[in-house]
Amino acid sequence: MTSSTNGAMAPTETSRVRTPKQSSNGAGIPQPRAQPLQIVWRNVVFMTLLHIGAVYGLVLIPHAHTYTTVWAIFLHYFSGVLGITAGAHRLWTHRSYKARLPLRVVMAAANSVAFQNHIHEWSRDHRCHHKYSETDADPHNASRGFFFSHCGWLLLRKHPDVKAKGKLIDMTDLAADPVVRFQKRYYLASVLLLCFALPTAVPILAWQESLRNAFFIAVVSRYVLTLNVTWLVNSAAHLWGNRPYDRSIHPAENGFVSAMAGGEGWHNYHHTFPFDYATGELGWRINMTTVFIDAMAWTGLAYDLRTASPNVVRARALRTGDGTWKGEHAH
Ligand code: ST9
Ligand code: ZN
Ligand code: ZN
Repeated sequence: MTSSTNGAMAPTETSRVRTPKQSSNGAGIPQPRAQPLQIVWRNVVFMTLLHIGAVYGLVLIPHAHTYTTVWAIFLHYFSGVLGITAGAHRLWTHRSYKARLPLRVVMAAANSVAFQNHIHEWSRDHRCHHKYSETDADPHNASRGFFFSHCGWLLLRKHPDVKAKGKLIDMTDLAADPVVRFQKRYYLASVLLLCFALPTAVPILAWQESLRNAFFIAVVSRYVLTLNVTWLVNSAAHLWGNRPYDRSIHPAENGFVSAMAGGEGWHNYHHTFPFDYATGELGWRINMTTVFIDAMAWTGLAYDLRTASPNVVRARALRTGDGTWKGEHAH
């Protein structure tokens, strides 16, 4: 990595943006290109310490109460599935279904447990990612390589195109949601309470766990696990897998990422039909988030679930897919 004092790019450099179709390495992925980087050392130090702490947390697991690990796994799924995949992603970014107030409140709290930026910022970046995929206006542009799209983008100032083109994205729906506004306003306090304090306090108070075990296992290791699983969707699922629905884009069908990320690895489908609440054709198979949304729909807390019709999916796969679409066998 090279560092510069100013992350802004000259107009000629900005105009060297490559589109996915200009790729040339045979896998359909453009090669990384040189560009000035402005490293945010505060984030580098924080992320490094966090990952070292996460390894330490793993080492502590055999010496800790089993419930502490169970609690960490619960928090991982609670924050990942309710806060990120069902909440920030499928509801708030893509509006693929509607949710009643009590469900939105719980999902916003779960989002603070996940500590991945508040819902408004997360959704703005993710709308940018879909609209400008694999260009400089995509915050985690996968054409800049695995590391950049995985977590490198959080260690650098954003490309000026992200900020300029991101301003063109309509965010009025989120600005109008009182739950999103409340979470944004009290984000720091909510993270301190829900991501750090409560996850540490519960094992200490409920089963007399030590402060060290509770903090490193239920906070640090759990947080780093959820982060890396989330980041795999931006990195691995943009690089590796089949492209049955649209062969011209990078996002791919990646079963491993889906298994890890609550169903979010069916990424070629998702980028082709982003309005579909299920983000894939397999129903409940390897898609925990779809199970959750369907359960919420059954209670009436979620409604107006949007899907792509099988005929539309079939026609699209036959027209633009890479030939790996399994048709009816996919179900
Ligand atoms: C994290 C996010 O990890 C992960 C997102 C992943 C998404 C994956 C999606 C896939 C599905 C989900 C799968 C989940 C699976 C889980 C399941 C488990 C079972 N548009 O950002 P700033 C403007 S976060 C428009 O500071 P810098 C705007 O005016 C991890 N405008 O830019 C903004 O001001 P404001 C923890 C934009 O200085 C201003 O620029 N968090 C846009 O370049 C400044 O913005 C961290 O590590 C836009 N898109 O800094 C924090 N963006 O916001 C990391 C910006 O007031 N972040 N503007 O309106 C940072 O420190 C900084 O953002 C930075 C860039 C250093 C990266
Ligand atoms: Zn999406
Ligand atoms: Zn994507």
